[in-house]
Amino acid sequence: MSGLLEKIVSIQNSALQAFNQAANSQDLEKARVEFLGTKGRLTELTRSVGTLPAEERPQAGQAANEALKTTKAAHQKALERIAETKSQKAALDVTLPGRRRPVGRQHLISRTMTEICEIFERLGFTVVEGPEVETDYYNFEALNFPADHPSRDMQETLFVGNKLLLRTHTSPVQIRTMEKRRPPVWIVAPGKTYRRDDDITHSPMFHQVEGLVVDKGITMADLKGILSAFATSFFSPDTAIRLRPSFFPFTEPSAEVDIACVLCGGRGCRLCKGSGWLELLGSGMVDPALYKFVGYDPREVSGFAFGLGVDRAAMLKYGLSNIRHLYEGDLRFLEQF
Ligand code: FA5
Repeated sequence: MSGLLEKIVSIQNSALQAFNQAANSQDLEKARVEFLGTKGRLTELTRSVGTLPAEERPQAGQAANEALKTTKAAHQKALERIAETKSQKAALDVTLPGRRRPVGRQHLISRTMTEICEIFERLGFTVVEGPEVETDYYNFEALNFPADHPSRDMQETLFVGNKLLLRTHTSPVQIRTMEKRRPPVWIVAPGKTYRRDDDITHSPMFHQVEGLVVDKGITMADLKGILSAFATSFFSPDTAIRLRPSFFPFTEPSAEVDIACVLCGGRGCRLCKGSGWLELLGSGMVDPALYKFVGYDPREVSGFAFGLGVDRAAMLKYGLSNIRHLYEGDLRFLEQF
């Protein structure tokens, strides 16, 4: 009996030694099969306990089970040690190629906005900014929208408090600029704008670039000349524009500006619905009523203003079919630009 117990201890010790010394998974597996496999030394010894006389079985059985438990635990530990060495080795493998970090880029809207502003800067404009949360006064009243006038309905307004709203256009920057500066004024004001709109060409948050010129002797010819110079620079050198009568409370006369269809060049196609023209922006001569709000003398100066949809401009330039592509953050779309 004591011979068997000694044998158990000795096999267990040999197993522990073999597991500790195993330098790799193959060595360890060999050792496992030798001691713990179905025909392993410790397995057979444990099995042989059944052949002992009944009075010796409990003690021998307990010793064999403990040896099995200790040996299996040592095997598990050796497995973990080898796995860890493997991963450390992998971490130190200087021959592996490096992992490339994805390189970001400006969003198409930011790029378009910058491009638009740069064109106007080359034409003599400076860039100014205004707040996105506006007062009723700057967004409507000082732009000649009387309270309760139906012209306010055109701008699906998102209010954030009493007389406080998310600006529906960048035109409030016209008033803020004229309050601070004396003519001559040549500014563009890029920024975010908000309306309760949502379809394939309208987004609740979108972008505009406002333009304002107030100077001596400014006429509608200047408006058309500047916008034509912009269109040929932004789209292509032969892009034609046309002015179509319209209405804005803060310009008189007012005009929608269209560009010749970017797809068919004006012959008429599905994109321009056969008309040959695509709507680009709203514009007009500054209504002298505005000068009263900012203390300019309409007998001395005149001016024009325009409001350009940046998202619309990007859609036209790059042939985008749905404005939502710009805001879904899908890299497969964004990486094309
Ligand atoms: C205005 O917002 C005027 N403030 C423009 C203006 C400025 C006129 C100065 C005269 C003088 P309108 O509502 O048409 O006008 O909008 C101008 C442009 O913004 C549109 O041509 C369109 O390109 C774009 N736009 C309007 N609503 C949305 C929207 N929900 N999503 C994307 N673009 C929009």
